[in-house]
Amino acid sequence: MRSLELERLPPDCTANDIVEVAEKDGGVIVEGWLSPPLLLQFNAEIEPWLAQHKGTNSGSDASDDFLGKKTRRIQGLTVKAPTFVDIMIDNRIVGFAETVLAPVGPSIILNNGEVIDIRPGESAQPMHRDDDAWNFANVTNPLMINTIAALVDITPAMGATLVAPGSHRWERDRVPAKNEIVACDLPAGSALFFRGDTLHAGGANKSTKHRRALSTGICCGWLRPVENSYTNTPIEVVRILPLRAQELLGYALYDASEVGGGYLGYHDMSDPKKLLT
Ligand SMILES: O=C(O)CCC(=O)C(=O)O
Repeated sequence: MRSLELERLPPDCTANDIVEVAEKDGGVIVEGWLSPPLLLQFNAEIEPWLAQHKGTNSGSDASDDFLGKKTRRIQGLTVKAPTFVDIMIDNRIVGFAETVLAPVGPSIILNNGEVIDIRPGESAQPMHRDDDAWNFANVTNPLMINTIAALVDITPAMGATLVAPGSHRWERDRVPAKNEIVACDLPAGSALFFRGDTLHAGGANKSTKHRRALSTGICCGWLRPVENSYTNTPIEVVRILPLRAQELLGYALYDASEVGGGYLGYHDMSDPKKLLT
């Protein structure tokens, strides 16, 4: 019988290593993905935003239930926590996304950069697949990849991410039994990398500590992302970012003409990149 523990890769692993294990198990843990100085800086940047957070209020009760009424989430990280830019363009996350999503399109875009601070007393989310955000898309390949990086040491009691290893290969309606789900305990800086077709959920926080993590997701370039990066990131900020970050935030014309598709994301019938020069 296969072990239910997700495989753990060392800090110097490559995007190909991640792709290979995720192909087999649906997800994989990368130890020490975020270095201690980067982690320190990112945590300092988000602290004031968490302190002034007013609670979950997305405008929909069902959405608030899913996001977690005792959970604080922060988007717009490029502006609020500029260290996020280095995380978003890290070779491993981009390489993982490009390889997994290559069969469904020629380019990728940021789906979300989201701090998820699960507070004590929060209940577990339902197990879900991130790909189901686009349930009308009738494709079998994953449409996105996601990462959950630990910003503090995360234990199962604090609401560690729950994953059903191998569920990317299951029939869509199969419900995982309790013994098919693992809680990913993660030391600060380590991260869970997983495909959009893998069942997972934020866990219940039964501890007295905050479960603080960063979700960075990337989807294929023709989708409407979960986070609206255009409204969350003023163009003056985008102008001074590295090219890769600008592209991930949507400042590139989507061009699938070589594979029989079309063009998406024009600005005034031109490449939005031109706005940045
Ligand atoms: O916070 C987590 O561990 C997972 C969150 C998640 O899956 C979601 O919000 O869709």
